[in-house]
This record gives sequence, C-alpha cells and structure tokens, in this order.
Amino acid sequence: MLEQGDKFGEWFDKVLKEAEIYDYGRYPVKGVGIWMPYGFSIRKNTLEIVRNELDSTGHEEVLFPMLIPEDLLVKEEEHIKGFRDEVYWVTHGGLEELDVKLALRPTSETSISYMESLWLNSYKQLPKKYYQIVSIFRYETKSTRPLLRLREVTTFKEAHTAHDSFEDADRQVLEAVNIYSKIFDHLGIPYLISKRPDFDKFAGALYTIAFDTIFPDGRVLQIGTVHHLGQSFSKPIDVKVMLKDESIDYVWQTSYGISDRLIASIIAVHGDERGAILPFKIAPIQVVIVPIYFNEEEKEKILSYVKSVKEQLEACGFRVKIDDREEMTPGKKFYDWEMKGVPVRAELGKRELEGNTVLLARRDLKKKTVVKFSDICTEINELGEDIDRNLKDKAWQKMNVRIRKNLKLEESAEYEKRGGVVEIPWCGRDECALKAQEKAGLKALGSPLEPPAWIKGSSCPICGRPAVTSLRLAKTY
Ligand code: P5A
Ligand code: ZN
Repeated sequence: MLEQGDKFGEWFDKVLKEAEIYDYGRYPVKGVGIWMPYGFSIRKNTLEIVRNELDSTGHEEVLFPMLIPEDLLVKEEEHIKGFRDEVYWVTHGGLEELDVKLALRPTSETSISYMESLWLNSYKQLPKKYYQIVSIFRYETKSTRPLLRLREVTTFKEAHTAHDSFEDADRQVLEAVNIYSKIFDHLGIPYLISKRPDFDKFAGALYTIAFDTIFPDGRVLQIGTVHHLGQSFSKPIDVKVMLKDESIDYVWQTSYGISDRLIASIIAVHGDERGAILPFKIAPIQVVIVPIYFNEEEKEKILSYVKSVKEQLEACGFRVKIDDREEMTPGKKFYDWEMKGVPVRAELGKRELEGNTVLLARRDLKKKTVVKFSDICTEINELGEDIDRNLKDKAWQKMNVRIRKNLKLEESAEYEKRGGVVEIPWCGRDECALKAQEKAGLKALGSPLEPPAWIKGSSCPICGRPAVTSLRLAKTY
C-alpha cells in the first residue's frame, strides 16, 4: 500500500476507489463524481452531526431553487465579478432560447436575499438563520480534484443569516466559528482559524474568516468559511425591516459554508498506509465481525456465536456487519475492512467461542484485546470513544508540528519543501501580504483572530513597521 505523505494524491484517489467511497473521473463529465453506497453512508452520518449543531443553535433548514435568473445574480456587483467566470448558464428550454438566462447556483446569497425581501419586515423576526445542504455548480478552472475541487459540489452546506445591526452580524460570525469548530472537533479534524486578507475575501463580503487544515502532503486546504456580508446584498436586493425605533433599514447579513471537503478531510487526516480510518461516531460499520473456522463442524457453532454477538451489539445501538463471505481468507477480509476504515474488527473463532469472549482489534492502533461477551456493549462503547479521542489527538499533533511560528521570510522558502504553515510578523497591510506571498512563493492565509504574543517587539519583514499581528503563509490546494 502507499505511504500517505509524498504521493498523497495517489493515496487519496486509491482509497476513495478501493474503499468504494466516491467514484471519480469515470463519469463522462469533468469535475463531478458519484457517492457510492458506503461513501454515501459516511456522508449521511457526517451530515447528521452538521444538522444537529445547526438545528440546536436556531438554524432552520430550507431548500431553495437551483436556478437563479441572471438579473438577480448580477445585482451585487462585487459578487458577480467574483463568480462571473465560474457560472454555468442554462440558456435554452427545449428548443426555445430563454428570455432571461438562468444560472445553476454557484452559491445562494442572491436567491435567499430575494425571498427575504418578501419574508422579512420587522426586527422582531431577527436574527433569522437559514441553511440548506445542496448541490452547487462552479466552473472551476484550476485543476479539479475528487471532493477537493469539484465543479458540482454535492455537499454544499450554506447558512445565511439576517440581523438588525452590524454588531449582531459580527456576533453571528463568532457563533458560526464556534459551530464549525465543534463540527470539526466531533470529527477530529484539526484546523487553523484565520481572518483572510482583504484581497482574498468572499466576493461581496466585508470580511472572511476561514478554517484551514494541513493535509498529509503538507499542503493546506480551506475547509470552511464564514463571511460578514454587511449590507452588500440587502441593499441591492432590497431586504428591509422596521427597527425597534420604527426607522427602516436594510438587514445585515452573514453567510458560511462547508462542503465535500469536510468528508475528504476525515479520510485524509486520519488515514494511514492501509487506507481510511473512520471515527467511530460516523463509521457506517462500527464493528465488523469476522468468523474464523477451519472445518464445517466449527463453522456452524461459530456462526451461531457470531450471530448472537451481532444481535447483542445491535440491541445496544451499534452498527455491525458480519463478513461471512465464503471462499475468502480472513486475511483478505481484514485488508478490505482496513481499507474501508472500519474502526473495530471482532474476530471470533474456536477460542472465543469456548471462552465466551470476543477478540477486538482496533483500526487506529495495532492493538488487540480480549473481552467478555457479557461486557461487550460497555467495552465497545469505551473503545469507540477512545478511538475518536486518539484519532483527534494524533491529527492535531501531526498538524501542530507543521506550523512554524516567528520565522524569517527567507527561511520560509525552505519550509515550502517540507510543507505546512509558516507564520511571520506582519504590519497588517495588504500590500505587505501580497509581497510576502511573492517572496516566499506561498499563499497568504491571513492572521489569527487574536494577535499572538510572540509578535511583541517584532517588525514586518517587508516594510519594517511594527508588527500588529502575524501572517500565515502556506502552499495551498
Ligand atoms: C458561504 C456559504 C460561500 O460560498 N456562500 C454560502 C458562501 N463561501 S465559499 O468560501 O465560496 O465556499 C464555502 C466553502 O465551500 C468549499 N468549496 C468547495 N469545495 C469543493 N469544491 C469546490 N469547487 C469548492 N468551492 C468552495 C470551501 O471549503 C469553502 O470554504
Ligand atoms: Zn508591512
């Protein structure tokens, strides 16, 4: 099997394919792929976590049309400038040319604002928080990659909120940052939170805060963004409400999104040379039971023991599968389930049957334990929690050693080879960030939300002014 690091792209493609997660590159349209049953199930369990976090914080799930008329999409000038080159257009209905071209939504700020202009009229309805999980289309021109850079993003979770003041939208941005942190924590995905430089903010936003993670090859992937939209959309689309003092004002908005990259990250940051390693929480199969027998007589007894273990575990609410494929060696079965990242494998043979025990092998560590059948549910429960904790700790450790703080700019080129994030003192001005990008041959991710303590007394390596914060730089996807 492949090492993850150097040939990460190959590793990733192989795991998606062999683990039957996502079929990519074979369907005759570029930049789109197919969620296969096993992958779909991973996606479904992951989205349950996403939905729980949003629902429990007052977000309401909606479903908007995929089509946006051109005159609506172009209403916000910066927005359309940012997306013009990426929009797919529907120009015909059958043989007839449409009067107004229809865009396949690249994102839904404009369509949601349009309906909000009809739905909202009073501050009493605010804050309003909507979200949807849908397909969006972007004609990406950078090279497309499975799950990482799609033209049809099939798992676009977009939230859109409306507020009665700038400050309340500011507060919402922090709430969103908090919600996303929790979602990534559930999945054990490590992240850096950075305020993007102005030249890299979302088209139409006042400012953008982004989540990035570091992939095994050292490159950085943006895994989520939160935008303060100000009144950029509410003004041209006329989303107005009456405020408490009876004056009328446009609403203040935010939007935030995550995508298929969320699921890609689970696979990338936890995997190893044998394939995926799924967190117990979201694994479609949490425990796979492999019966081990050497003759017909053993077979019957062992299979009936296997069945009772499965029933017991299912009664406790675990997702379990028996691998009773004939004509396949246990070794080959182990390989399969390791590739698919099943967190726990139970091996049941003669010894286990006679002792009324179960042998448990965890996927994340090369460790096996023997537990009593009577304790199986508590044991699996504890094991599952321990696996998730271990995956998360390891992933954070791996990321943290790849972040180098307080570096000289000249040194950062060296780090390009090793991958990861370089952090330099920064005066906070865009022009210096742009120059730093160029000098280091890296991309500016922006700065942490709070200036780090270590910048004290340092100056910006580009202009020599005192540093007010730090600038993170990295090679990105
Ligand atoms: C926020 C939600 C928006 O579109 N509108 C609604 C805002 N922001 S964004 O930064 O442009 O996208 C949100 C996140 O989606 C992921 N993403 C993609 N994932 C896979 N393939 C793509 N082509 C793609 N484009 C964006 C990123 O994680 C981004 O942060
Ligand atoms: Zn400077």
